[in-house]
Amino acid sequence: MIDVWTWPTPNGHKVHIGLEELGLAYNVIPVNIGKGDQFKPEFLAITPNHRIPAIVDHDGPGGKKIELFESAAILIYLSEKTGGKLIPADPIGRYTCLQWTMFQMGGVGPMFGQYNHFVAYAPEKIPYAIERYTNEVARLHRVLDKRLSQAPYLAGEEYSIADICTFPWIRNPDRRGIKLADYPNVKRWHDVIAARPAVQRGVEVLSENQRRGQMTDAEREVMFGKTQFAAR
Ligand SMILES: N[C@@H](CCC(=O)N[C@@H](CS)C(=O)NCC(=O)O)C(=O)O
Repeated sequence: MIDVWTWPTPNGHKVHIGLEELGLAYNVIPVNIGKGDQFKPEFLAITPNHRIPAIVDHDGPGGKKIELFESAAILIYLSEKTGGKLIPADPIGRYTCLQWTMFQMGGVGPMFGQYNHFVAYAPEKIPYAIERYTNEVARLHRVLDKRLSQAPYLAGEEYSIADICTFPWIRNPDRRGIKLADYPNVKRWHDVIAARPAVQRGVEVLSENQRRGQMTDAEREVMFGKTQFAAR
């Protein structure tokens, strides 16, 4: 059984979707990141970075337990555990898949996250930061749109972990001031992925805890204040 320490955010959803697509049994351990569960000793023992998602596979390589954090590393692991599903087998497809997976991890995730921070959460509205991340979010959508004008999926012909990593950051586009109609290839890809039953199950995991409305002062303190930056 695989324990998944998680919360219903885009990075959490990647792993929920991957597990659902691969048909692996898993046990959800909620980590309420607004309440500060990510700083509890039992979670810090798995990830010093105190960010969800993380997994513990009690039946890892050689039958030994393995603990992993970083969503893409987890997806690569889960793919290899199941004989390479969700990563193309041919070398060009494989490296293309890893390339777009890293593009998501190094570009889409961090940049969209900064957009959310400066537009939705920062107590001060800083025009320079808002403009920078608004432009960056649009630019990254253009890059994805160009790629998806060449191939049905990010890695090429096959649906892969690159799509699984990226999809949760593209759904709910209005949260980033994006109209998918402006990116027709991204929209076509989004709609195909959103229709997959495993994806629909994955985004439902812990959905009853999804943020609705403004962040409270207590949550703000946990996420952006002294609790977040205390030395551990
Ligand atoms: N690169 C990491 C990012 C993980 C991440 O940023 N997780 C967020 C939720 S989406 C989190 O746990 N935030 C808790 C916090 O900021 O204290 C991954 O892909 O797993």
